[in-house]
Amino acid sequence: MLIQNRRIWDLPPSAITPEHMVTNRRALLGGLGAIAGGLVASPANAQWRLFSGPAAKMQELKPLSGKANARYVAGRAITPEKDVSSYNNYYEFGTSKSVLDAAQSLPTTPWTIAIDGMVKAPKTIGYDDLMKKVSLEERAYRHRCVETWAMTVPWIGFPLAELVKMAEPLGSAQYVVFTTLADQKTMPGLKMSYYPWPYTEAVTIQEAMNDLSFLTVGMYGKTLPPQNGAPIRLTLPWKYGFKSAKSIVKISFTDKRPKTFWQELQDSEYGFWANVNPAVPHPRWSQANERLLGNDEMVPTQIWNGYGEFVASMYTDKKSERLFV
Ligand SMILES: Nc1nc2c(c(=O)[nH]1)N[C@H]1C(S)=C(S)[C@@H](COP(=O)(O)O)O[C@H]1N2
Ligand SMILES: [Mo]
Repeated sequence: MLIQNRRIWDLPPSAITPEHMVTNRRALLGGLGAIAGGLVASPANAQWRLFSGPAAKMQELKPLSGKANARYVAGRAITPEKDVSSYNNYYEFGTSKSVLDAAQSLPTTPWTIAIDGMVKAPKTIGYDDLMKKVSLEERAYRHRCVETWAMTVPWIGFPLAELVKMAEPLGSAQYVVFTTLADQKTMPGLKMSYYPWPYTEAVTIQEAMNDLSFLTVGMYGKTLPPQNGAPIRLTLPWKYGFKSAKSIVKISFTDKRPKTFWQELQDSEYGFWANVNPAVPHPRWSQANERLLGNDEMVPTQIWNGYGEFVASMYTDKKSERLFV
């Protein structure tokens, strides 16, 4: 098993990031547990297969455009598309950054999003119907992963607030919970059974209604590639990247703060609020600087990832909360 794990350590140093290391330590523990229990397919095996399989046929992306939104200025060069689409976190397809091939099996059509919980009436919205109801925008946002890498992406999508309005939540609802696809047939990462699948994330209703909260369906003038969370994902640029859930299949409304995927794994390291803050280190590394995908340049991390003017006022009455990871 150690030899199989070494396949992961063989990745270039740039691909081995702290979040990856903690989960590999877990993979190791999980693998040992599996062997002790007499199971043959350890999580380490599952990961090894991802690296040794034949090159996958790439899913075809369709041209997509949106009206450029000049309100949000990226203030940095757009990251080359090839870096954004080949260096990913999508644990359902494995814990390495190289899930590009594996993710091509993601079944994206037909796609529906279930709306449930504290709403006027539960319903299901089809992706194609949804696209007829919204007007798409293009927004160049900075993205900051909790592992310290960062990128700037021309996303195409629409404000999350539009979907919240369609869902007609009850006045008593306080949180919006996003559940993402967990498809045993196509997602080898789900075999890592110590992860609390499905991947879920959540924000407050107030955060969901903030204009910066974006539901993304495309990037670089095309529909979203599977590895980036096709066909629809969240983009919350002032929070660490793990809040931006990919391939959303359900949106639920509740009055109880849910425990999300990363909180269940390690609440002390990946808290509910997860707002980007250079002054609050992750328990195991500094958040003061970030590495830009594409050229590996190191730049200082900005509070709220530079989006404070749009979001900081939402938190003035929440000082007692652990607002930053
Ligand atoms: N379903 C799901 N969503 C997810 C993740 C994941 O593993 N599964 N990883 C998160 C993390 S940690 C980051 S940084 C971003 C990465 O998005 P990207 O691959 O498009 O850069 O997706 C987030 N959304
Ligand atoms: Mo991340």
